Amino acid sequence: PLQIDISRYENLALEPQDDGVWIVTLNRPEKRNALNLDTIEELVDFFSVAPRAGVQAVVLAGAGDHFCAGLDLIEHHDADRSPADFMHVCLRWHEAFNKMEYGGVPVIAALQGAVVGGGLELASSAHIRIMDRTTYFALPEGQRGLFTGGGATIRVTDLVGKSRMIDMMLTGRVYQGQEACDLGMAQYFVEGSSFDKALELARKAAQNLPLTNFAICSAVSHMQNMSALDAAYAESVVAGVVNTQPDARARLAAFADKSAARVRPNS
Ligand code: 1HE
Repeated sequence: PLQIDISRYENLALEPQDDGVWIVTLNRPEKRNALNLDTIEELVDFFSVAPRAGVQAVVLAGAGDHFCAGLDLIEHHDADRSPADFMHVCLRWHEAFNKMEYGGVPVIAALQGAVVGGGLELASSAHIRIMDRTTYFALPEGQRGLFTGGGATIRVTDLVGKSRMIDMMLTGRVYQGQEACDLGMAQYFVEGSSFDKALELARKAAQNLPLTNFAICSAVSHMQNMSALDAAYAESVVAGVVNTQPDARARLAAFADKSAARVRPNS
């Protein structure tokens, strides 16, 4: 496997755990983890290498009271970018977020406080989102004279639908609490800390076979971009590879000899 040199990262804090789970923390709390170009480059670097470095699952977190304030508006203001410059900025965001969504490593986002603008675009690239009582979601681009550039038109629309996404941008509407979770902003709404729940779920996912997780965390997204006919074909090819992997035999044998846990309703 490839090595990840933790010391090279300045905007992300990387903490490998002993079970293959990596905690990746946006680490500019004094700037509410606003996404400057350097942070985006570190996300590209990490998620490019993670699938080949034995990373089994990622908890994506934000340091401090807020997950992420979106685009670094001060950097953007100071840079006074040309249209082509900003197009290239957005292309780097897409590179990072596509590496997350399509890379094959489960990414579990622990959300607290503001998950806004580009912060929501980042969160929506994760495979599982956990929110808590402090978490709130918004797309303030409209009020700032901006437009989403990090994939919200695709991913936030996928989560909550076109009408709600447009309303959020036009009016700055904020979603929080049970309503936000019910709409699909997150799959889990916890009383305690979103981080603890994210770590618990990442550890659970990390117990699956890596090739199985690779399929879950890349194939489903790719297939969404295909026609139903092509998706069914691709699914059969992926299942052919995954469902015959040698490492699955022991799990199937355990089911056959009745030593494997059965699926039961929650007590
Ligand atoms: C920032 C940013 C930022 C905070 N870029 N520096 N995003 C937004 O429109 C959200 C803008 N931010 C906020 O609404 C608030 O800062 C928060 C709700 C996230 C947090 O509020 P609060 O009261 O805790 O913090 P604060 O006092 O507003 O900010 C603390 C510091 O963080 C301050 O810096 P300081 O040097 O004066 O101490 C802020 O300037 C800094 N900060 N947010 C830069 N976003 C690819 S297109 C994507 C489009 C978008 O993402 S649009 C951005 C939407």
